Amino acid sequence: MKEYVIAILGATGAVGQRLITELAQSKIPVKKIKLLASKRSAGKKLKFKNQEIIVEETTPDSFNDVDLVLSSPGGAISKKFLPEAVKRGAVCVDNSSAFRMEEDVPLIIPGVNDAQLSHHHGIIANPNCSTIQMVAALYPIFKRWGISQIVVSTYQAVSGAGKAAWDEMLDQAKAHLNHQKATANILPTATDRKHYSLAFNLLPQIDVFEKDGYTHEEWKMIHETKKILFNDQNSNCIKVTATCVRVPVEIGHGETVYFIVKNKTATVQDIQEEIKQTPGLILQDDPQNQIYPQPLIAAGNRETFIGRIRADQENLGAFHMWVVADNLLRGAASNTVDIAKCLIRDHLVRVPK
Ligand code: NAP
Ligand code: 3JN
Repeated sequence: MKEYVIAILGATGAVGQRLITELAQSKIPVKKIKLLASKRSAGKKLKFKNQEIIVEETTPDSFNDVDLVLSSPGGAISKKFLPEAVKRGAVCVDNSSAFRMEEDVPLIIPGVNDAQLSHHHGIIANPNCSTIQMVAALYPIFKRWGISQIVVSTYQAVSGAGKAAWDEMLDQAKAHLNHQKATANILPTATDRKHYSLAFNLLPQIDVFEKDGYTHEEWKMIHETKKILFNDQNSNCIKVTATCVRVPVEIGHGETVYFIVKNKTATVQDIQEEIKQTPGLILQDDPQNQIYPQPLIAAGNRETFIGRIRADQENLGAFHMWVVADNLLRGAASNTVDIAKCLIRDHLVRVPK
């Protein structure tokens, strides 16, 4: 059996740490692992399967002899290094939005559209975490009845904004409880001008604002969904809109999803049955016994949890549901490692000439 030299780029980050454990727990045969980060982390020791690995500063030559790169250093660094890795023959699965909308870059959720992997040119993109859990939950419904419209509101955990933002929220919470002034330098988004406390608060801004009043996170959810379902980021085969909100939860994004099916024969019971039969989805939908998905329970799991499925009382064929998943696992590391497994299964760990 072939064994692979695998590099994890961004290994010290919130997603990178989980890429290490997801890879270690997978059956992917690893010949050698390289843990790459910035100069700041060079020399730091991290564990892979009880083996101590020294983190290296990333340079283009870090990718010499690497077969597969699992990447999460952020868009700018991905843009700088992944073309260098591909030049050296490595296939890269990237967590950032840097390449998601490029035509020759497949945007993949295994189990939904992994057939698209065969078109890769060296880089494969992992969708945004909020897109992944929503599309994974809707896909069996889309396949059976068709979907004409989606309206989603997200309740996104702070860990999605990175380690520094996560620490900032915990410090704000401590300050608040000690009746001290909470400081904010990162949230809602490091690159914008104003910063607000997230602890004991809600921030209806994730990423920067576009000119049309939507945030870039909302833009990503809309166009990524269209690309995954119709292979066209501007498809008018489906209407999608999103409102994204940061909530003071550590791990686990929640989403209320309103959707309209094309074939109006669908019932709540049929939808529950489809979800129960889909690998990777867990139905937690028993209101009489107060059973519904929650971030604290979903955290640490790879599955997508679905509940509160109900028919809209005004519109025939419209339904509501509540979807929760661990954003760092289902929304990032575990989806990335699942893409790597599909690449290996389909003999696609090679850069086409
Ligand atoms: P993070 O905790 O801030 O980690 C960033 C990682 O990138 C660290 O390992 C950091 O290394 C490394 N890095 C920074 N500058 C670098 C450089 N010049 N060269 C090499 N490595 C460098 O962030 P995170 O939460 O893990 O997220 C990282 C990225 O993953 C995000 O920016 C986003 O693109 C993507 N992401 C995607 C999803 C999704 O929805 N699929 C969810 C979350 C994140 P040091 O420790 O040395 O600084
Ligand atoms: O905020 C969240 O909950 C998810 C964040 C994802 C993210 C954070 C920083 C940069 C992304 C992403 O994956 O879309 C990016 C990016 O644009 O690469």
